[in-house]
Amino acid sequence: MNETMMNITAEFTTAATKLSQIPDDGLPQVAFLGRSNAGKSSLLNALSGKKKLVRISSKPGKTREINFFKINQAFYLVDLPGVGFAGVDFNKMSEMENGIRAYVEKSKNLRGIIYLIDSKVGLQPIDVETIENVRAAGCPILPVMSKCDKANQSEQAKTRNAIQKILGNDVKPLRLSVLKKVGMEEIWQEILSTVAVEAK
Ligand SMILES: Nc1nc2c(ncn2[C@@H]2O[C@H](COP(=O)(O)OP(=O)(O)OP(=O)(O)O)[C@@H](O)[C@H]2O)c(=O)[nH]1
Ligand SMILES: [Mg+2]
Repeated sequence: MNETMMNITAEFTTAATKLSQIPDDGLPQVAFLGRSNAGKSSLLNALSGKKKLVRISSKPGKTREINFFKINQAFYLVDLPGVGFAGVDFNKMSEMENGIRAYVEKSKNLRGIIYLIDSKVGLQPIDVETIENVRAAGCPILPVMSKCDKANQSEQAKTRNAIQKILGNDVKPLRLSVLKKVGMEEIWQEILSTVAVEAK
């Protein structure tokens, strides 16, 4: 881990269940999305260097609100509820009307979505549907193959091919293992370049 990552300050600010609660201070936002249990909250903890910043669980459906974490006083990382469990999909979220869609379509400060796909489980129909919705909303998307420590080479190749089939062969999904500390620096660099992009 390099020096820039070691100096991260992360502060939990908001658990939003209504659009009106979403921070509107002009700071850019990058959100983590993916199926429930894909490892979104674990990635946030690992990036922040704080094991207990976000609650994680081996049971899917842990994150129920849209959680905002202010990073280095400069931007937000946003932990979204996982899709495909507990009645959550792009259009529904138990506590928020119109669910994740409302956030993705309405947030002026959202610059990009990091989409986690469990390397071993692979791309599921709900992933395809969610990714298509994010693209239709005009939001840039970076696919990440999470928990790559659990998947062998052929499983990883299968997941990569499925992702490229929908996003194109030029897209190179990043490999991530929070457990083995693979891919964290690359994701951090992607986040930094995404938040540096001018507002849409
Ligand atoms: N082997 C392995 N397990 C991981 C890795 N990252 C996360 N996990 C485990 O996967 C489970 C789910 O992690 P979470 O971070 O809670 O997943 P989430 O995507 O936030 O889940 P929801 O909040 O339900 O959407 C936990 O048991 C984690 O310890 C990884 O890189 N490798
Ligand atoms: Mg979570």
